[in-house]
Amino acid sequence: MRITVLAGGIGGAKFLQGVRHWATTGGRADEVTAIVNTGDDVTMHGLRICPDLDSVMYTLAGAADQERGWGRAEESWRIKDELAVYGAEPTWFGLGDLDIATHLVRTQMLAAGYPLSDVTAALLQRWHTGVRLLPMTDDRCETHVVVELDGARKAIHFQEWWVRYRAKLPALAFVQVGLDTAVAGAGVLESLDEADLILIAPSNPVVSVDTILNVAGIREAVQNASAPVVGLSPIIGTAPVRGMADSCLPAIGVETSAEGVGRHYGARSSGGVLDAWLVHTGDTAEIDGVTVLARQLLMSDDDVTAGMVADAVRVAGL
Ligand code: FO1
Repeated sequence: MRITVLAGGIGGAKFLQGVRHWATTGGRADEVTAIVNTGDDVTMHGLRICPDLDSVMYTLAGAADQERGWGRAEESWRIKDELAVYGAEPTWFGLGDLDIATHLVRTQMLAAGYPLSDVTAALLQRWHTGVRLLPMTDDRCETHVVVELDGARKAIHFQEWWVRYRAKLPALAFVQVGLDTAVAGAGVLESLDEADLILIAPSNPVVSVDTILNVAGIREAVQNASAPVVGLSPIIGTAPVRGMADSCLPAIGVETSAEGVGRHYGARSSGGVLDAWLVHTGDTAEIDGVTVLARQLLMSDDDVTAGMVADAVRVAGL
């Protein structure tokens, strides 16, 4: 079975661990492909940084810092501290020494003309993840957040909003700079066309899932796919399990609930992307044209997450 997953960073990485676990312990998946959000990507200190691709890569390779969810385990911060002594901004973004090696390799390959999809494949020669990782696009398409700052309305980079301001500045809107010219990354549309099952990970609906779907051709490929499409709610009760989805959803007028997000994604039969929607035990969702299943959605370990995948497969009729 070929499973294609639309995923963001930290939540997406944990979910992909469960998909891989299900696939390798008696599932029928012989191939798992993740289409990963690159809207968080940023250039800092001359280095190209791809937070969600790196979170997924490090997590699946067992090299991620478990506490932070991003960056490497056993990390050191000597270069970051040295940059701060130089007063080299931004000092608010934490670049670890081991992580910088990844950004140096990536930046060099991009400068040599390789597309991000080739760069990602090259990095995976070292980090064996058991899952194919595809950037949603090979083009720059960075999420910016419109906020009120110093009495004026301005768009700041998502990383500045999230890391420097801890998402405490109300997000008035989200803008994907470069979306008008970005095209789906190498292999992305094919992975949707050829999938036997498409899963939408419990990632941030605004700055991860919508960001991926907005890239030219991707939403249409999901809508027209022969595979069933099953999403898993990133909201339990009225809050995200992790991250800042509750700081993002009001900006697009969506209620912070499993039903709100499910309705936002919409039924494939009426122009949306879902055939089925998994919500956490105790939550409910009425979404025309979408089969809703309530089950435990807290990804406490790979077995539990694999159980979520098994139910998604079942509700997809596979
Ligand atoms: N998140 C933080 O909260 N603080 C940081 O200093 C930080 C640095 C960082 C460096 C590389 C990287 O790949 C991710 C990093 N993140 C940091 C996480 C990142 O902002 C988020 O993981 C995603 O962009 C949103 O999920």
